[in-house]
Amino acid sequence: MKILLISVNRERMPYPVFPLGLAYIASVLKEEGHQLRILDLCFCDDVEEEMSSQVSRWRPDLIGLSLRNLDNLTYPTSLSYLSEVEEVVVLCRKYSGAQLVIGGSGFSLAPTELLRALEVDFGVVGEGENPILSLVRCLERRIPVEGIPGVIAAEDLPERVPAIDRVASIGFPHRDLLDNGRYLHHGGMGNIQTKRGCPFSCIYCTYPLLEGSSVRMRPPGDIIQELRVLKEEHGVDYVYFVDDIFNFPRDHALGLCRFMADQGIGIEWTAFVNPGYVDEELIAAMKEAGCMGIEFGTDSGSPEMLKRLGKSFSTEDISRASEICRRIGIPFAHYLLLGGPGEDEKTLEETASFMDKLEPTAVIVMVGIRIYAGTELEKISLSEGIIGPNTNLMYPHFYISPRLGDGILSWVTQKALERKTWIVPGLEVNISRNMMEHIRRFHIRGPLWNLVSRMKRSRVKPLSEGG
Ligand code: B12
Ligand code: SF4
Repeated sequence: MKILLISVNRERMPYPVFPLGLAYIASVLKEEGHQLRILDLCFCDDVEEEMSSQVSRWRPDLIGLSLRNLDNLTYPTSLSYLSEVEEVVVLCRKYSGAQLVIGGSGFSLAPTELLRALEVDFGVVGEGENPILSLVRCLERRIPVEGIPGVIAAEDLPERVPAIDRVASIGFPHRDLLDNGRYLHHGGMGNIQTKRGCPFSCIYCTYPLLEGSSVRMRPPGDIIQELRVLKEEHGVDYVYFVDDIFNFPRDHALGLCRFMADQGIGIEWTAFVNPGYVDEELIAAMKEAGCMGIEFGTDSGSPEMLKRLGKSFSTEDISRASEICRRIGIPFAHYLLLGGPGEDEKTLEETASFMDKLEPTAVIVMVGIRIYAGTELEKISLSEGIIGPNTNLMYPHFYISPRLGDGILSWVTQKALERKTWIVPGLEVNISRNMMEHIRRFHIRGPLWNLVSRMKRSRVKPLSEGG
C-alpha cells in the first residue's frame, strides 16, 4: 500500500519536537513492506502548497495523521491547535481520495470527540504500532474494520473507547524519512524512549492513560544502539529522554547510565525525574553519562498539596534530591503545578518559601491544571461544578482552586517578579516567545531554564516589544 504519514504539529515552543511517535509508526509499516512517505508540517510556511504537491502528486492509498498536541497546556494564554488539524484534514480531502486514519497522544486523549469533529475515517487510540498494522491489513483485504483493539471507525463510534493494544517489546523508530538535522538546527534535541508506562496515579495525569500503568523497559543495549545511530547517522549530540519518569525503575536508569558512560556515547541529555527515587549513586552516574540538567516534576512544596495531587513523594524527598544535585553539580529545575484542589494562600506561600530554600537553577511555574477525561481531576471538577457533563475536553479547561480563583495569577506574578529564577510561561514572566526564538538563533541546545540565572532582573515579556 502507498501510505503518506503527516505530522501536523507546528508548535515550535519551547523548541521544535521531532515526531517520534510517527517515526515508530513508519518503522512498523516499512517492515511490513509498504511504500511510505512522510510530510512533516513543523517547518512548513504554506500548508496548502505543501499538501497539494505531496498529496495530489503521489496519490497515496491511505493517509495517517499524527496529532501530538491538542493545546499548549498554558493558562491563561491557552492555545488550541485544533483549527490547524481541521485545515490539514480539509486539504487531505481536497487533494486526495485516500482514507484517513488519525492517532497520537493528542488524539488519544479525546478520541470520540475528535472523530465527531474531524472528517477522518479511523482513529487509533494509544500506542499505534499493532493497531495500524491490523487496520492496514483489513483495508488491503477489503474486509470490515471491526474489533481491532485501539481502532475506532468514525462511522461506527463506540460508546466507550476500546481497549488499547500495548506493544510487548518496544522497537526502533524509523527516522530516515524525516529531516533530523533541521530540528537540531532550530535548537531542538533528538528524542529517545527507554521505556513506556507509569505505575503512579497523580490525580490529573494522562501519562498512565497514554502509556499504561505497567512499565515496559527497553534493553539498555537497544537504547545504546539507537543513540549511536542518532549520533553517527543524524549528527544528534543532545537528546531528551521522553520517558514519563527517567529514574523509575531506578536500577534500569542506573544500568543505562553506566552503559552509556562505559561505551563513551558522547551525547548530552536531559530528562524528567521523580524526586522520590533519587540517590547519590544514580545522580553521579547520570552526570557521568552526559546528563546536563534534571527536570523534577515536583508540583508543590506543600505536604498537603502533594498528598491531594496524589504524588508518590514527600517534601523531604524533594529537599534530598535537590541537595544531591547541588552537591554533584547538575543543574536542576522544579516544575510547579499551582492551583489544584485544596490550594489556598497558605499552601502557595509554603511552596514559595520551600523553593527559596532549595535554591534550584530554575522554577517553572504552571498555573491551573488542564482537565482530561478519565482522570481523578475530571471527577473532582465535575463534582465541584468546574466542568459539566457536556463539557468537551478536547478543548482546554483548567482546574483552579475556587479558594483562589484568578487571584492566583497576581500572586504568582508578584512572587515571580521578586525571584529571578522563576519562569512562568502562562504569564510570560522571565520568558516570551520572542526571547526563546532569539536565544535559539544561537543554536543553543538543552533546556533554556539553564540560562535563567544570567538575567539581570526578573520581568514580564523579556525581549518583547513593550517588555
Ligand atoms: C517528552 C514530552 C515532552 C518533551 C519533548 C522533548 C522531545 N525532544 O521530544 C517537552 C518537555 C519538550 C514537551 C513539550 C511539550 N509538550 Co509534551 N510530552 C512529552 C511526553 C511525556 C512524551 C512524548 C513522547 O515522545 N512519547 C513517545 C512517543 C513514541 O509516543 P507518541 O508520540 O504518543 O506516539 C505513539 C502513539 O501516540 C501513536 N501515534 C503517534 N502518531 C501516530 C500517528 C498515527 C497515524 C497512528 C495510527 C498512531 C500514532 O503511536 C506512537 C507509538 O506507539 C508526552 C506525554 C506522554 N506520556 O505521551 C507529553 C505530551 C505529548 N506533551 C504535551 C504538550 C501539550 C506539550 C507542550 C505543548 C507543552 C508546553 N506548553 O510546553 C509542548 C509542545 C512541544 C512541541 N514543540 O510540540 C501533551 C499533549 C496533549 C495536549 N494536552 O495537548 C502530552 C500528551 C502531555 C499531557 N499533558 O498529557 N513534551
Ligand atoms: S505526574 Fe509523573 S508520576 Fe504522576 S502519574 Fe504522571 S507521569 Fe506518573
